[in-house]
Amino acid sequence: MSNPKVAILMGSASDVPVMQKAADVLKEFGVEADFKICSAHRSPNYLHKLMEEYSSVKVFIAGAGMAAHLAGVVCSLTVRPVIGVPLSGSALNGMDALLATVQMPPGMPVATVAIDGAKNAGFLALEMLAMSDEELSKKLQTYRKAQEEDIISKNK
Ligand code: RP5
Repeated sequence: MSNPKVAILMGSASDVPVMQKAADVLKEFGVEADFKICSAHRSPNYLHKLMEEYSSVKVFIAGAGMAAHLAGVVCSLTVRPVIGVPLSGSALNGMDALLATVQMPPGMPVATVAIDGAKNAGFLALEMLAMSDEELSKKLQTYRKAQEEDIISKNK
């Protein structure tokens, strides 16, 4: 991968099926993304190394379950925006990951989406990129219009 605009990180291979939804959205809109398994707890040195390499990345998406510290640690290593995806699958069904991801200290924001909300993490990353990309902004507007037309058509 040459110059990814988004890095999608997740704590475990078991997180891939959910986090893949973020990658799918970015691909659909033609945005280059890197997709890596990297745990804040199990592979901290690797996470630091990756973060040093991501010079082209404009937005980070980080998903983890249980004591979900990945997004927070990513946030601690960059001033670029970080979107956190709390993942279910634990005994607490993702409430643990939600609180661990969303309850960041002041000055250290993680924009947290719903439990297993990887698809919206992808869309939020697109919206951030679209602030300085008119073509992408138009694609998102077209998508929104199609969504509305789809709902209206269901009533016909
Ligand atoms: C977290 O622990 C991971 O993000 C994953 O959601 C959870 C369980 O990991 P595995 O035991 O499946 O590797 O760090």
